[in-house]
Amino acid sequence: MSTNDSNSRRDFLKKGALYTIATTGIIASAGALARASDVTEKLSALIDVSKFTLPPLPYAYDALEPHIDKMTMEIHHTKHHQAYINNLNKACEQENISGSLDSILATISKYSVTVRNNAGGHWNHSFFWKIMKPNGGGAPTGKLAEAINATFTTFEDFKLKFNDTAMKRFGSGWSWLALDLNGTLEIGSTANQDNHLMEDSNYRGTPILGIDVWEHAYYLKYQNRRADYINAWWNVINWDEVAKNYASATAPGK
Ligand code: MN3
Repeated sequence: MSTNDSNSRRDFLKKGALYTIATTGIIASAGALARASDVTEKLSALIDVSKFTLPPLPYAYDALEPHIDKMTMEIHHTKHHQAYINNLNKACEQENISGSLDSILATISKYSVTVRNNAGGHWNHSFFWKIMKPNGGGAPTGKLAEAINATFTTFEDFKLKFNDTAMKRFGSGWSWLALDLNGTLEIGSTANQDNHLMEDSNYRGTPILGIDVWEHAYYLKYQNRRADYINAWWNVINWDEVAKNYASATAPGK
């Protein structure tokens, strides 16, 4: 090996070592930064109690097949519901709003339309996931069944009226069975992401059962056939959960 060769080899090794040190340093710094931002995020989540998060779906995305398909459930939960939460968190920060979701809905006229739509969206979807389950459907029993029969004559009559209301909702919105402020069961429909808990709602009361009739809830499987989606939806109702909603709405002191 000549001196020149040996020099250039030393140069090469030196440059290589410097390059390794430099890149390792950069990677290590990037790692430290990533860890720091992770810690900051976790800390701010702990400190900021007004931050809303996506509740996990109580069943798998494909659990409601064939009535509601996996892709619709996955997009509906991880994209649509998550977007309401993200927008709500941002709006709460901008408008300096703290407090529970229920307290925001109860004083909704104080806030922007953005808060209204996204707070409603978060509440409605959190409610909606729970009143469905795999192998659901059938008919209600117990006190809820008695109340439905007393108000609407039969369960079949109730379903017809509920379906009709859901079909007549123009554009995007929800249809509901709710307990009104007089303690009577009532079928009603709200536009956009409104619900009965909003202080200025036409249907003040407590939701017992509700269906999302936004196209995003059914378009992938049913396209424009809202009636087919509504009919299929009755097969996934979690009547135990609906009965619980009724029991807590009619509980003494309510
Ligand atoms: Mn929806």
